[in-house]
Amino acid sequence: MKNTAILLLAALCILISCKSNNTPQPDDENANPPALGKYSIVQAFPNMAAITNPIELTAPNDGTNRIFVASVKGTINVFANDATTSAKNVFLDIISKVASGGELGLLGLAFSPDYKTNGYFYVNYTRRNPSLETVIARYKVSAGNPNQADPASEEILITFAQPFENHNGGKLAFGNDGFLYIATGDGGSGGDPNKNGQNNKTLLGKILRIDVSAAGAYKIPADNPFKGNTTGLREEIYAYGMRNPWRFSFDRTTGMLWAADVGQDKTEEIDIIEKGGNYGWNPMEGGDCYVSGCDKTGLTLPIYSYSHSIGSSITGGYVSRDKNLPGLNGRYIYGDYVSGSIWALSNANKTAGQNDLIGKVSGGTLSSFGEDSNNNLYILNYSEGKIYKFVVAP
Ligand SMILES: [Ca+2]
Ligand SMILES: [Ca+2]
Repeated sequence: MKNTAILLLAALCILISCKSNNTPQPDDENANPPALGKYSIVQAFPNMAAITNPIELTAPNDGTNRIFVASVKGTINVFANDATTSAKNVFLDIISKVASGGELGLLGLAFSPDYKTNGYFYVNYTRRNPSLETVIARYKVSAGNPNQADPASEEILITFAQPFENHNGGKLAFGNDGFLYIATGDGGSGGDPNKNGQNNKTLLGKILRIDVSAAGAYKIPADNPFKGNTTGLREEIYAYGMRNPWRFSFDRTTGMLWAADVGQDKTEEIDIIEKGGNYGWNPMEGGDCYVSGCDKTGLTLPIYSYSHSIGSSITGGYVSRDKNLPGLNGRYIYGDYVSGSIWALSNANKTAGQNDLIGKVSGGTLSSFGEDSNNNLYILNYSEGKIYKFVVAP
């Protein structure tokens, strides 16, 4: 039975080309990749009721060992990080502010690195005001209850118009540099009709970076690429040429920014985002011209990509630092929303190594991965509303 399963997995791997042609480099800390089938996916909190349409799981570094899960309609739940827990509280409810449905909604949540002292957290959501726009806002925990945010504490930091309902990006997270990074989509429709990805006078189609270390309005970090320009380029921009980077993350060990950019017709891609980089959309989709005869000069190609024969909407994850999964340490764990497949990509010196299929969420709707304050890794199933994790298979 066990051998049959291994053979089936091996056959599947050949079928979907889940291993790249590259071999791990000698200095790759993951030169001994995990064997396929080594990991099982189990419910992380089996006693807890479903959380409707979760899109983000994260935790502040405040020493309390709690988990926060944001739902697309506009709620954030909080609960103890205990596998036996059944209780959860609504930390924040902004359903009345949020426009949701399709790709709209509350799309991202990030806690301040100084949350323990300042109580600040940040959200990314869409609203109708009355026309559709993205809102980046700061909230604060209530004075008297650590499991309750103050709903009246909202300070809106940035808004920008969304010309179409799709491609709103959504992720926001603090880098190891203490700055807040924000993913925006190209604004939507298909094929980036307004060429937002390459237009640095708009915040659409970008990775943004702002300094929110002081209360009040945000500041532009001194070394942002367009800081101080006089030609109307947006100073918030950190990198550009993105289509819909729904999820990105920082490797807490190396500080590297990993983004997964959802593709158009053919290719899903993984990018290592660097300051001032142009990631190619829309002249390029993945490693190919999207606009025929495109000039690739100066464009940064993906570290890895896969075709729509394998999956059709990438969900970016994390470089695993999960101490319960030592075989995955340093590997970029990511998946596909539609197929539910999850892979572990090894890498060294910004070059992809081996890519192994390590699991599959039944039925897909793999909306996000998450990390708790101990860097343990989680998987969110959007339609089930359940939270999963990997365990080393017996
Ligand atoms: Ca949009
Ligand atoms: Ca690209």
